[in-house]
Amino acid sequence: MSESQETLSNLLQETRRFPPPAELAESANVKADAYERADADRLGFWAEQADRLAWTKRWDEVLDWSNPPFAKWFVGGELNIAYNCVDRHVENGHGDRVAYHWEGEPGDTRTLTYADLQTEVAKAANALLELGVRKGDRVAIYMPMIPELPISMLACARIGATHSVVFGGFSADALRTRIEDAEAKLVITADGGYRRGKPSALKPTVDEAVQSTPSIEKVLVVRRTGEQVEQHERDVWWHDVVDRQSAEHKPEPLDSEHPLYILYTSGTTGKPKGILHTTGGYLTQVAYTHHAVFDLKPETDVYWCSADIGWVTGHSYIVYGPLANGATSVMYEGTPDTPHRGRWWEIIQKYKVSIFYTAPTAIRTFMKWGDDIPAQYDLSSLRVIGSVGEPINPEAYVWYREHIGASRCPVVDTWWQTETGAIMISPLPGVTAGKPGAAMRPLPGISADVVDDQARPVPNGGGGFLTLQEPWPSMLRTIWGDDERYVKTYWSRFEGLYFAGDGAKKDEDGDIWLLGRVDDVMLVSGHNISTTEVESALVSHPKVAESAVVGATDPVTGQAIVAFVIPRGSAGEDVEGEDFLKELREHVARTLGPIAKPRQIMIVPELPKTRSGKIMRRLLRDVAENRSIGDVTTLADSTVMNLIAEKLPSAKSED
Ligand code: 6R9
Repeated sequence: MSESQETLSNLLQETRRFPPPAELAESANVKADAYERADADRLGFWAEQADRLAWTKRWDEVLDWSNPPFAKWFVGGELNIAYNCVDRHVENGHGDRVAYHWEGEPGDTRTLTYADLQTEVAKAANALLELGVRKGDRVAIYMPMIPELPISMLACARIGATHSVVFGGFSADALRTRIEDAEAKLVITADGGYRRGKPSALKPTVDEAVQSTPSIEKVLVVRRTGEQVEQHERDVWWHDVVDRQSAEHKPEPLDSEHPLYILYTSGTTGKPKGILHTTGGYLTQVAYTHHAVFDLKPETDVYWCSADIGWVTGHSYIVYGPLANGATSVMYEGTPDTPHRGRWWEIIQKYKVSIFYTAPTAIRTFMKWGDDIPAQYDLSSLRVIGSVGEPINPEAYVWYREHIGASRCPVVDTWWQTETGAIMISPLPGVTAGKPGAAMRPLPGISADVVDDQARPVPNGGGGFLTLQEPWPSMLRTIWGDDERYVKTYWSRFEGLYFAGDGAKKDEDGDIWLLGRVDDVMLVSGHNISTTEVESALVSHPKVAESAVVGATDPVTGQAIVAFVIPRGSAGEDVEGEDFLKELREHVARTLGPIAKPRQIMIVPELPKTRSGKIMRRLLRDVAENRSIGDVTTLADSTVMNLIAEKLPSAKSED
């Protein structure tokens, strides 16, 4: 059978629509006219957004795109990000406003106002200078979710040092390669943090990592758990060095293109890619998108993004975006099920959170745990709820809307990447009539389209490759130390276009639906079938909470669909039986058509995921094709693959 002309099949039909609540539409920060204004004058639109910030020197040119794909935004302009995120608000009379309501996992709390944050950041900046860190140096940060983490990031930004935050869950080896690649001078860490009800040490991992990293001069350690740590010559305690510093520090004006941070993406093979973000364009787009997509009203809203700061979502939407907008945020250290499965909802009730931003993986976990848990809490303060990290299945979207958003809050499904720095495709909560499962339209000022393999835009109803057509302010500037790899990885698949690696489709209205990574697309009897659509069909069965599908080599169809399914807690006893598997296969065939019927379904207790909750289908392909399982180092929980392997004998094949 020859490969069909279509690039990616469009199988899933969805007719539910959720228009914005009238009150929100009325008072929204951003209304429909923004699209037209941005279309008419894209650079003028972004200049207007840059004016939301305080610049010490105005830019000469909005965009220099004379040497693509190397962009410069707000050329010649100067500003300081820490000043914009902290001091500016204090000067404007908001020093008493809470910046972070911090909640430790054991239940301890800290409240930091903008004035407190100014003091802490200035002291930390002075400490960095005392430790020999200078403008242009790199600082690795390996910390739990405690206030010293954003304080450290802002202190770096204040003096012009470039930070590289490494996920607290990563191994010594992963930390070492990231330190080496960036040639970091200092590591900031903690003795440990709290996870799942007990202290989880970090310092020993740092000790191991820095054994062979000559660039590291000092290790700055926050005491969080009080557990015993080994002392080395290079170690200094945060409370010894930072606490005695002056609370006065003059923020350094920095060039708009000054490197703000490097964040490594966990590529599946080879050297991790150090994604480089710079100053003026980045802050402009994170501030604008946080204002537009979440409709933040800084005087009255309480905003909570449940991500880890080690993920780009935390950088842009726990630290830089919310602080640039003077928001009051919640920051939580621990896991959602400690000490009980209602912890998140308890936090929303306690702080009267009005805007909540989380990931589909969390939403599907809550679906699995059952509706009765969130029902025990008062979530009536919520008004906008968001999702990021993976395609949100329509059923998960509707569950989120009903059980968390009281069928009243708009759900904003936000598509973006470490590389894009900020949200690119998303509904606007006061404008868009949301469709469950769709990221909808590029935001004002952003150009995205779905193209076929010849880079031609697909017609409405068609599927293909998601590309970005024009440079955007918060785009990555390069891969740290490797311009060539930057060009090759992102700009060479389609001439003049940024290719994100994701498959997508445009529906009959031209709205965009993300269909997963193109590397995961399954070629079944000549049809390119997206993992997302089959997973969404499975999750639409009332007894299914979560699923992952992969293509496994098949002698008849080329590839065959193999599905891994986690049943809902309420599904009952019969989920292991042959009848249930048959019912699920029929359900998929009815929803999407017979072509999408899985050859095989395995019931599993967990799925392999990264720390940011993305399903690692590569490992499931190994299982489906009976290979030994590949590299598991970036898994959040490396024991998950054992749980799945134990289930293998019960794997059921074609009936
Ligand atoms: C922010 C972030 C990027 C990849 C991206 C895509 C997936 C993120 C999504 C989504 C569908 C969404 N992704 N948001 N897919 N709908 N709303 O996740 O960055 O960790 O670099 O991952 O995540 O596949 O290409 P990052």
